[in-house]
Amino acid sequence: MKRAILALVLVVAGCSWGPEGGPGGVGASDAPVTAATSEAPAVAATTGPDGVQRISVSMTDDLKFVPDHVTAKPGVIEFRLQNIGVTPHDLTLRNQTAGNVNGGQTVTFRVTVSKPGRYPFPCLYHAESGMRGVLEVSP
Ligand SMILES: [Cu+2]
Repeated sequence: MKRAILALVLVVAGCSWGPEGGPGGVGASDAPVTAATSEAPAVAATTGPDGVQRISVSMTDDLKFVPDHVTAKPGVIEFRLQNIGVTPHDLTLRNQTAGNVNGGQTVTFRVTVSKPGRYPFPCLYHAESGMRGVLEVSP
């Protein structure tokens, strides 16, 4: 049954990012990173009573983030990273890393983004294999 989810995402990488995770700083908002995301619809982060926007993202053994396209507003965004396989993963966004996430492990990772734009979040271990997502921040 799990296979149905895995079949959703088939990334055809049109561009390649460096080992540092590609653009993430000033002026990155116009970067053509659309090709890196799947056809799956974007999932919006949910704002809690504390103002923190939260989103759950699974990391899979077929080297995907699910979802791999997340939307949020400027502010604090907390990823709940759940590694549902056995392969260790990572998530790096704007030079911040969630660190190693082992199989079966769940970690939370907070970033603060004040500027609207598209922020790629690759897994540094598997970016070359297409394990990349995009956080889209809009006002
Ligand atoms: Cu990975």
